[in-house]
Amino acid sequence: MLNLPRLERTWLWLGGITMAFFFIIVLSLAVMADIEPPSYGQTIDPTKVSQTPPFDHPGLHQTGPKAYEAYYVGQVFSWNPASITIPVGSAVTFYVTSSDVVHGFSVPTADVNAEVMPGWVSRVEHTFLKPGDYPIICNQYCGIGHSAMFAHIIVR
Ligand SMILES: [Cu+2]
Repeated sequence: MLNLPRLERTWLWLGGITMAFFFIIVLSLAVMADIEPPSYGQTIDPTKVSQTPPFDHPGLHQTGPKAYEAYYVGQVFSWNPASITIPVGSAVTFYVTSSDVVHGFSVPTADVNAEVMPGWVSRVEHTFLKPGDYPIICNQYCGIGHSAMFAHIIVR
């Protein structure tokens, strides 16, 4: 052992034990809780997104009175569809995937935020109670055009 003062050795041991403790917690949770990328478990071939229904026709689908499903594809550097329009009070379930790299599907003025991993379908729900223009941004740096990756949800 290095010739260190006793107090310093104690601190080194405490730090090492703490790191080992947290590593074991993270590792055992990943194995026991079967932790996967944020998704509800649906996978998709990221190289065939444009041929895989329903992502071959991204967009808005009405499922009931003021109930919608919205299918989005993220790719550098845009969201498809670029704009959807829904009535006030609509409950929207967003299904989002990526055909290239990791993106972040985020509507900062609503409670919508999902990491979008290629190969996985992320799902997030929100009910839009106030009219307005809700911008969708990408909050996961994905390249040079990342800051221009916008879409809009128009609530009337
Ligand atoms: Cu981005």
